[in-house]
Amino acid sequence: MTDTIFHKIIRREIPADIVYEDDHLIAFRDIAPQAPVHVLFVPKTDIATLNDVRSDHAVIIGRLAVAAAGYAKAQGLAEDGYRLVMNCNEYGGQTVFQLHLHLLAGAQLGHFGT
Ligand code: IU
Repeated sequence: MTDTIFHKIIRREIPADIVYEDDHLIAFRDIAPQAPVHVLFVPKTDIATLNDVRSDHAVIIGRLAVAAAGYAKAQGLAEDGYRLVMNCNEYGGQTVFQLHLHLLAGAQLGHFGT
């Protein structure tokens, strides 16, 4: 079983600025924001990285996207647009090994990939 800082946030063992929660996932503001709006959407099911995603996790991954898009809409971010990102392992820049979806918004984001 993985036990990361995000699991501790889910269990309320450490504080976070939680903006959304339901039975399946939690969303909170990133502690080191890379954009004016930077929220992390984290499933409550243990999944360390995208490498661990199985076909029966499809609904879980879908819920992250639905929640992030819904949050963006509710916050008035949808029309200007935003970015959703999942990092995987070292080359992807993953530092916390519980799957999470970054929502970045509130400014023109640069192109990336190098
Ligand atoms: P990454 O994709 O694994 O690199 O994203 C992890 C994110 O978690 C990163 O943006 C951190 O700033 C963020 N974070 C956080 O919000 N709260 C924490 O206590 C820790 C990391 I540690």
